[in-house]
Amino acid sequence: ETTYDVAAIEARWPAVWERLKPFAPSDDGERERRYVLDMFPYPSGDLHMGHAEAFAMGDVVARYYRQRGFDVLHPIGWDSFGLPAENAAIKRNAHPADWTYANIETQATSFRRYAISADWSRRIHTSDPEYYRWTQWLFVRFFQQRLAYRRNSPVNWCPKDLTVLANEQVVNGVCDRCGTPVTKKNLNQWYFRITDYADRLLDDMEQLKGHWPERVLAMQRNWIGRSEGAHVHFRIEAQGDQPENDIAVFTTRPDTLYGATFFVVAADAELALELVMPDRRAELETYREQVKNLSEIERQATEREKTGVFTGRYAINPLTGEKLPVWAADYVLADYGTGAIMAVPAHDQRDLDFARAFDLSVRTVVDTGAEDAAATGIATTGEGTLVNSGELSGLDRDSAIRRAIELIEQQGTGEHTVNYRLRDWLLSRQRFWGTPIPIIHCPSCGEVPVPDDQLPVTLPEGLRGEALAPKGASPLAAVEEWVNVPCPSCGGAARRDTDTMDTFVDSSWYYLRFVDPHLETAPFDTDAVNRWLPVGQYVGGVEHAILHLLYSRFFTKVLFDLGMVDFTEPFGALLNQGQVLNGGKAMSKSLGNGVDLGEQLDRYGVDAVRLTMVFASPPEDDVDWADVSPSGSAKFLARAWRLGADVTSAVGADPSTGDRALRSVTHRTLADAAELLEGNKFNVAIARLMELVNVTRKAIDSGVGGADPAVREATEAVAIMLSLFAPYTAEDLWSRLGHEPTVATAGWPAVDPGLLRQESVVAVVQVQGKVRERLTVSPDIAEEELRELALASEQVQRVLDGRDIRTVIVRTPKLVNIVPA
Ligand code: ANZ
Ligand code: ZN
Repeated sequence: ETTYDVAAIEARWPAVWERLKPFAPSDDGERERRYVLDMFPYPSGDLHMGHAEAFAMGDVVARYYRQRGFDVLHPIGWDSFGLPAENAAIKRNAHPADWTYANIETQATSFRRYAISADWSRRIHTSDPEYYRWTQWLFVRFFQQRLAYRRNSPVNWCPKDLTVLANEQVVNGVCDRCGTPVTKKNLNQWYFRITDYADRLLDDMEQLKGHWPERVLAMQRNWIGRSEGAHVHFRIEAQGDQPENDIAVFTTRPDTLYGATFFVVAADAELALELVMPDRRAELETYREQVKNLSEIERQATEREKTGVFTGRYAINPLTGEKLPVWAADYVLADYGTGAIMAVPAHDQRDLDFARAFDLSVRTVVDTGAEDAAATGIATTGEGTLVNSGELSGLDRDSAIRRAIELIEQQGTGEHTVNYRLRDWLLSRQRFWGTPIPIIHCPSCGEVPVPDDQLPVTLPEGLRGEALAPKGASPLAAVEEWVNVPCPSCGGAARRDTDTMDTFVDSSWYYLRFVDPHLETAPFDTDAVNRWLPVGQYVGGVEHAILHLLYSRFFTKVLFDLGMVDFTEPFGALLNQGQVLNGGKAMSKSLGNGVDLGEQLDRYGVDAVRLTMVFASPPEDDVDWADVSPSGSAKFLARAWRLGADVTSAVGADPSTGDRALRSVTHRTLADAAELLEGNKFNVAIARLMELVNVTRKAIDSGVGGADPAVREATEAVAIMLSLFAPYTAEDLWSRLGHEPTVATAGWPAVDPGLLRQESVVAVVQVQGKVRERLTVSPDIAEEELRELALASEQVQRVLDGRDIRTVIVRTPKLVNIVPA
């Protein structure tokens, strides 16, 4: 057979792989272990081009380490709770499970066709009771550690999805699912105390440097937002019937205390209402209504006109004794720092804008050499020397910060402190399709966790369609027979918590479950997990740079503290693959530039699509599907596959007697490809493989011939390297070479260092600047000989088509440039 028949090849191997199960790790300790993980998919319809790219990358890594003799864990599963399923169910009067599990089957079929080398026996779905039982069990552990707690507070509320959102799910002020501007609402909600781990989440990033993309580390650092400064307490003078108050501010610039000219509390904080004088209360209330309807974007926008209300009260500067007017304004956020600030307009632009809007005074206390803020409208924020600042005058910024903190600490009016942007993780959702929170509320005992032997708390049966529509309260609350239960502690009448968990809880520990997914006695086996983790290579999109990764890191640290794992970071290395674009733009329905993965697979074959995804660019870069050539990939695969027909030496033929030039190319390619693959330079490794195919073809067609054992050696190396990118073609080629399946575990051929010395190089021959020929030549070829070889080439003769030659430029040993007259 000499035609490369994609359909026939794709039909031949799945059953064989199914039978041999070559992708299950043995975990017998005989080989080094390697855990290669792709971020598990959400089952929204069939796989798309983005999945095809990400999973191709992960699969290359898994298949590479398998060939290198590692015991590779490469599992697959689904993050199968979540809103899209619920919204689909409401629309179709169905149950979310119907949509979810149907989509999972569709995706599973596509994954198998796509030849992902996963161990299918480890498949998990987070919406299975056997999985979420353990999500609940973990929640109970967090609860017992006081790391899960409930409090009433203003939360981000999506008025369309009628559910709360974590800060992380509010992107530029809108719901990251539906794009509706987010508002605030007071609710009793569950939180994880991730803020207790802020410092460790920051410090442990040291372990990840060089192994995670720097930009992801920066995003995490930013999100945690550690800032060092001081709490300074201001006395608010008693006035009228209003008693004296003590209010702390958070400042990173205690050195500027002498420059504070007014004081601001967040208008939406309760504090503002407490402080305001009765005659100004109505004005403040009107203002608070306006603020409530503003999105976070509008509030934070720097170019927006500053607004606020004077409370009628005065704060006393603890260092100077000066009286500062107290304002309520929306540019101060209620949930950062203490929700109150001392305003230093000369050195803070937001304060300066406010001072100018309300005609408040501006006093320079740091001489930076720049013109005064009062004159220019531009706050001076640089380094400088303290002025107008009592005993701080003359000091530089850092000394003044230290001295100011000493002074307030001596006075007992403040202290050094560290503040974080990171908030506790709001995890309760008023929706159905999620893990029920395993807590029972008892009028006498309070919050009682469901005992372990009563887990899982399964979702109530019978809710579907309209019954799931968002109402602001969880749909679970309507199922009385589910809600009403005896208290596990006192036996009295009690009620189940009716919220479900944010699906990010489910995905914060799934990588642990994969190690022993059917374990019935624990979420995971500690010893097994310690053997396999941290994950050696995690692959996924940069859209998870903050949420999922931060939460997973937090979970791992908590489990470490509980003695359940012996590592503190779950993902040792991270690869963010780029996006697949079409025509330079992300694929989208509205642009009509979507590309259907199934159609591409039908048209070009699985291997060609996989190869194209990986060959198109470095893995971190975007792939523009309009610029790539899956048909070119298919042609290359056919060429590689056809080598098999020309190898006539026997299986096991001793290559040492074979053509040395070819052997040297083979061994160099193997050595270089290994290094490239370990550095995630997959596309370059493919380019080298393509060269090897060309060189081998030349060897067959020129003097060396298909009977030379070096040709077999080269072709076997091609099959093994190809198995990473194009598993069907590689398997077929391997069998044509007379081997039993499967090439997936054939093993990376040992490289002979003696052959790495360059015995040959590829000389490129150009005619009028266009590459027309590649010649394999000795590195010390003479100029004259290379010129003759180039001119004798059939390709070159054809292009020249009898024309005279003006010049031939020869740069030995790599280039010949022929310029016709
Ligand atoms: C006085 C001051 C003078 C400040 C100065 C800055 C410059 P980061 O670095 O982001 O932590 N701030 C504190 N709490 C705030 C809140 N709830 N809403 C809005 N702004 C708040 O910023 C800390 C600085 O942001 C603090 O230091 C405070 O202003 C302001 F020349 O205090 B600063
Ligand atoms: Zn009770």
